[in-house]
Order: sequence, then structure tokens, then C-alpha cells
Amino acid sequence: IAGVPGGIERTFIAVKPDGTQRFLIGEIIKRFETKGYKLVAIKAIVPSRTLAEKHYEDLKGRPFFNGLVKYMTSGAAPVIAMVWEGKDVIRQGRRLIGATNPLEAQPGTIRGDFCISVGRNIIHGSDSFESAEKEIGLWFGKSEVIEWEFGNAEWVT
Ligand code: FUP
Repeated sequence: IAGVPGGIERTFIAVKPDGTQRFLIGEIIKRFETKGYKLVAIKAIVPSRTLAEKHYEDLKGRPFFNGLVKYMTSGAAPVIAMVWEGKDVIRQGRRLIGATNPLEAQPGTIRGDFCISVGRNIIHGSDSFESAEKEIGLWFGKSEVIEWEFGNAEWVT
């Protein structure tokens, strides 16, 4: 489901509730779209506690884990869950997003341009092929991920 590592890959990208609340959905989609990637799945969702805990299971036991799950599941605004497809999209997505620590996120990256707090860092992106595989499967059913081609679009006008 995450494609071929190093080839045409898919990655899981999510605008977190603070990103949604701050009107950053369009900006974030624009950056992936203009970079050259293809949106193959998208939905607004308030994740259940079970989903959020599975998504962040590697962080279970960290001091910020409960707060992180609470923030993701509050419902104050939805998570915008997406799957993006293209060459090297997993690593390139992480470059577009920028570092986890806001002091290290370079201006020009999404986190570098729009956030100052590690606990409110507006976006998630899979950090490896294995994470992408796991996360896409967790957030989306197979039929929600759409195969389509760029180009060959005489029919649009
Ligand atoms: P990232 O993959 O960049 O989202 O970073 P991590 O997987 O290390 O962290 C996942 C989320 O945990 C971050 F988006 C925010 C939260 N977090 C904290 O709240 N405090 C920390 O010290 C580290 C991470």
C-alpha cells in the first residue's frame, strides 16, 4: 500500500487539529501539490483514542504521550488525513515538513514557517517506508486510496 521503497512511494500526511484550526490546510496541500506530488486519499476525521494510540504506539511511555493523544483526539478541530504519492515522497515529505523541534525547523519548511511549539506542530508525516505502510493502513481503507494519472486530461475543458 505504501508503494515501492525508493520508487513511486506513498506517505501518510496529516494536518493536526491545530493546523486545521489555524487555516493551514490549503497551505499544506499546496506545498505538496506544487512540489509535484499526487493526492490519492483525503478525509477530515476526529480519530478515536484507539486510533491515535496505535498511530503513536512507538511513543508510548514518553512523558508527552497522553497529552499528544488528547490533542489529536479532542475534536476541537478534525485531523485532515491524507495519502500523497510520488518519487521519494516519504523522505521528501519529511523535508517539506521540517524538524520536530521548532528551534531546528528551518524557515522555508512547513513547521519552520508556521509553528513554534513541539506539542503543537501542525503536521505529521511518516518517517520511513515501514511507518508509511503502517499508518496508511491504520487511517485508510483500501478503497479510499484512489489510483489516478497526471496528464492525459483533454476532457477537462
Ligand atoms: P515527528 O515524526 O517529527 O512528528 O516526531 P516524533 O515522532 O518524535 O513525535 C511525534 C509527536 O510527538 C510530535 F509531532 C509532537 C510530539 N512531541 C512532543 O509533544 N514532545 C516532544 O518532546 C517530542 C514530540
